[in-house]
Amino acid sequence: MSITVAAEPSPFRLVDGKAALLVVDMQRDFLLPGGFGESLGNDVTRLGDIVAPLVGLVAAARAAGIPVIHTREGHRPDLSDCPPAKLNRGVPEKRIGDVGRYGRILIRGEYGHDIIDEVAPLPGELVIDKPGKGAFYRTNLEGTLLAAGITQLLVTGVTTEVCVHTTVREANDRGFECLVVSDCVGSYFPEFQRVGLEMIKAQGGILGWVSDSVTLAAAIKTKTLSTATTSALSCARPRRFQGAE
Ligand code: C5J
Repeated sequence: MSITVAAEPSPFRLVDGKAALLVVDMQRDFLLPGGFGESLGNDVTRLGDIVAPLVGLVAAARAAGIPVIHTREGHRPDLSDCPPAKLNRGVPEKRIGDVGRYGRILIRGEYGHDIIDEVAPLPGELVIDKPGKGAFYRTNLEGTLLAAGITQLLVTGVTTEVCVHTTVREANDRGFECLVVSDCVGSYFPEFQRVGLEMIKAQGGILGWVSDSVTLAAAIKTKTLSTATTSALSCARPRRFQGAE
């Protein structure tokens, strides 16, 4: 069974049991006022705009039995998984590992590293901890998806042009079909948001498809999807993938 979702550049065929909702890096460090994102000079309200539609889409996915997978960008407390090329960029007094308003910036276990309350993972939902921008780099995501039979990703989160784009590109190269949800991905920069979405769907969908949360949620509500993949991707407590090495 499949559902046709209105999308650009062409309708997206969402296949029962093959799709997961991927929520990329909805972390306090990126979204909250006074956090890491804002300390870099960014207007975090732009990211806040996606929270309400994302809450609705996450609820619709859960109700339809579509597994929800969360990612978090961050590093070990000793920074051994953070290359100097990444560490030495940004504002000198607010770098990864420095103490910020919400704890050590982008360090696993810190308050700021965790996901905002509004879209917090439910027990049993996967949380992928990633040291890079892409969700596939040095994580178990690919193997986990393959083992569960997932071939389609409904992609949401922040930021559109960085971690969302990197993840979509990684997924596309690995053969996953990506539907990016336009009002559930956010950028600090309006121009990057616009162009980032254009780049996904250009050239006949060179990286994937673009739709919006109202269209997608309405489509998935029309069917009761199989819970097979939910079961395959669920466990009693959240599983946290800390990277492959
Ligand atoms: C960034 C992200 N922008 N999640 N991370 O550094 O997009």
